[in-house]
Amino acid sequence: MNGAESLVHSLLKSGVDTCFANPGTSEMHFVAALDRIPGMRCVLGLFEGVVTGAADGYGRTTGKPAATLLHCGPGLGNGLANLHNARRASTPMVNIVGDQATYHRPLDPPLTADTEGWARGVSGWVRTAMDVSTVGADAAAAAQAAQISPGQIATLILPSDTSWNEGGIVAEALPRLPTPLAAPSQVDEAAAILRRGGEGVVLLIGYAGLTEEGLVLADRIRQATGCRLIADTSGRIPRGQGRPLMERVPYVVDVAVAAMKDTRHLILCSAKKPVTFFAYPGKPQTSIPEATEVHLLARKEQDPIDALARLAEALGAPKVAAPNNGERSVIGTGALTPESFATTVGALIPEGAVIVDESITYGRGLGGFTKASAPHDWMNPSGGAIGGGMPMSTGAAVAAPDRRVINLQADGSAMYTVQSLWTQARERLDVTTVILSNRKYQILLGELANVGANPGRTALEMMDLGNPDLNWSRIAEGMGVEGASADTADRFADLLASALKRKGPFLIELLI
Ligand SMILES: Cc1ncc(C[n+]2csc(CCOP(=O)(O)OP(=O)(O)O)c2C)c(N)n1
Repeated sequence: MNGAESLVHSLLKSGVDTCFANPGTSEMHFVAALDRIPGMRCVLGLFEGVVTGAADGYGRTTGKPAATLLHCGPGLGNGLANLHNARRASTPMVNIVGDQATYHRPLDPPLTADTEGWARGVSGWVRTAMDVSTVGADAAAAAQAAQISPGQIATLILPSDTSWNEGGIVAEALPRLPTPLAAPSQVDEAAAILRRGGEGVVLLIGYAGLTEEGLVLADRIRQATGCRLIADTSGRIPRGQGRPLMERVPYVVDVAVAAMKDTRHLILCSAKKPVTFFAYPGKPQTSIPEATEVHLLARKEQDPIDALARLAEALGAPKVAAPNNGERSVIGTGALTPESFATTVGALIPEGAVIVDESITYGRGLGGFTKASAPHDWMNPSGGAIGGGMPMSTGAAVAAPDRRVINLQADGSAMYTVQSLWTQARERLDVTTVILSNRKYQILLGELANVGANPGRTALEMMDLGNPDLNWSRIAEGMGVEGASADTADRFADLLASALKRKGPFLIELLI
């Protein structure tokens, strides 16, 4: 058995059975091993940002890691932005990065780079395999590391001789490391605050706490005390009819400051104190008032569900019925506007859908219009690096073939990783992509004013995607995905309703 074979066998033993790949020479033994070992689904992405973003979407959907297969430092480098997004969402993931053979590396061949260094910035665990006999054990250690609560990126760098040499040894899965629990004093402190009443108290919950169970516990605490519930920028959040509603801290600084101005106590559950995306001249860096007292119910690595359960119990918060979030929104008519777009999406979301939202400016109204939609999961690229939406949709569809994925996708962000469409076509994935084609970097026009810069012609040209206009139906068609465009709400509703019923990918361009 060679090292590559021991790697594939060991990944499978650790439950890693899906690999998003963009291989090169140093990964040839890995891909060759796949033909001899059944059980690993390997999905080709035509750019590493697609590969890493797909692994992010897969990890968020299943809660378990996919592997990526990347080629040397430059391949890893191409995938870094979506690894950054995945790191921000605490997505479990195992990167396998093929690299120069140990004895060839000293000659400094062209693809040699500081692969470990580049990996370290996005990974919680990094190792370079040193010998064929330990590659299997390295793979098991990587899979274990990826699943340390709440999830992290583990990167295993594989010099090509450790892959092709004979002498590989398969490693059994290592045990899941226990998730630490919040100390009694953390729960007591939060309970003491909430017993005085929930007015002015915000319970801010982050990724691992945003499960159905976590939301139900949080809702009990809200109903017993009257506190506010806010979701930290989410990895994945269950939404729709019957699911407790969570607020979000708004993106725009002044709006965020106004929304949070009455906060006297902030209780953090697997979340960080909110900061603004950027500093702006003369504006605050956090939306939370300076005098707010901050309390830590659960640190990020502690079990947030256990902490919420103990808090609910300490407060004697009774069980509550699933909330009624009101009437489902209706299909929009007439002109395309953010409202007619959002109400149509809200009306048509099918049960169990995964919504990947990289709608940037046009989607700001979606929250309200989708709160009573059929139950679904919602994901946003978490680290602010645009270009996550299309790959995440691809990975989510690989992870959940029985669920519909709807990608609400701003056009500028779409162009970063547009090759995702080809993978969707090749794998016949049920992804419905809605391109919000405003032909601008709209958000940056607002940012220009926010930072107090003076827009001239050159600056404005840097935010304009016209000249030439992107033709989305033809881009999609060129990658094997059927597409159509809409310039009215009625046409959008017709296209979306039929796209959601068909097998395989479809792209709708909204001319907004
Ligand atoms: C990787 C990365 N590159 C660049 C940026 C800067 N950036 C933020 S938003 C944006 C444009 C977004 O435009 P689009 O996706 O079309 O959405 P719109 O603002 O038009 O709604 C850019 C370039 C970023 N956040 N991440």
